[in-house]
Amino acid sequence: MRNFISLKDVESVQDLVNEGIRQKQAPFAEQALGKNKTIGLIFFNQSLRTRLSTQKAAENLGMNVMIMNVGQDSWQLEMEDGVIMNGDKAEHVKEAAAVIGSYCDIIAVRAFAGLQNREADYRELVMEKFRQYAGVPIVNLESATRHPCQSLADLITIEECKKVARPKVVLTWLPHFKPLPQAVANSFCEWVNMTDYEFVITHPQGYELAPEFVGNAKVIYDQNEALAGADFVYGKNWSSYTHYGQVLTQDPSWMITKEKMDLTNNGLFMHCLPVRRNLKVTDEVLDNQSVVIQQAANREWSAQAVLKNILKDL
Ligand code: SN0
Repeated sequence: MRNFISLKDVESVQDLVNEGIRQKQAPFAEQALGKNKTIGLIFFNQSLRTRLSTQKAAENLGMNVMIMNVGQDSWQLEMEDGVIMNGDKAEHVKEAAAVIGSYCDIIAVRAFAGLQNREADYRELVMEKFRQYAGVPIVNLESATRHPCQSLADLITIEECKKVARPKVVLTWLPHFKPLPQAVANSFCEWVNMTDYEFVITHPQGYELAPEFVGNAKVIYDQNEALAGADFVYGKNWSSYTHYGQVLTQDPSWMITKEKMDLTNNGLFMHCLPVRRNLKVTDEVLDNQSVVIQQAANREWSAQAVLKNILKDL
């Protein structure tokens, strides 16, 4: 594998899921693979799981790790071509990506959606510029439209927890007062659509995701109807795609409660974290019926499967 920016870079989802499970069983078996190799973790936004799990995975594989928060540690970076750089951005990504690439064998980048301009966000400017100028493989640590390391960890978790061969997986929108990106939801759809699971998406009117991500999933606007018989309830808030970046409703009746979980097939609650308790999901569900910690722990193995696949083709 050269890059891990989106699902398009992946040959076989099933192989990658199995690789993650294998890495979990023998985390240090491939220390030699990353010896004297360096990964740069470049953050344009906050992170807890992504930063720590990717660093840990890289170190498990014997790699050296450098971490930088763009704008706080470094100069702010200009992404657009041809602009007169007389504002607050002192350096262009053309130089920055090339320079970082000269120190690193792999660069991993986090850059959230700006949520101001849909066309710009869905163009994936930051990932594309790094791909273009870094000269080394790029790993997506959540871009404007996707979070593939998370989706891989999600599929590993479902594989570990499922009680039937073809579980019913429901992606449900949750209330939040802030506009959040569609990336986690988009990616989850993209990856689940590669499996044979029964897949249902539920959200209020106006929260339709981009059709290329929804694919063949069934969209049901009635949350209770969607949840019926679910084996996994994947909660996430996202801002509107159609009314781009807007919060159209904060309807508290979309929060996941014990009563909602009672509609499921003894289902398990999933969330990428961070999660705001008693706004998106109740304490009761999070503390008794969720696999969010297992999901987060699996981020290490998802990152390790990805880095192994890139390292072996360097
Ligand atoms: C990010 C998102 O994409 O929704 C990162 C998830 C991995 N989440 C947030 O920004 C949550 C912020 C908040 O204030 O709840």
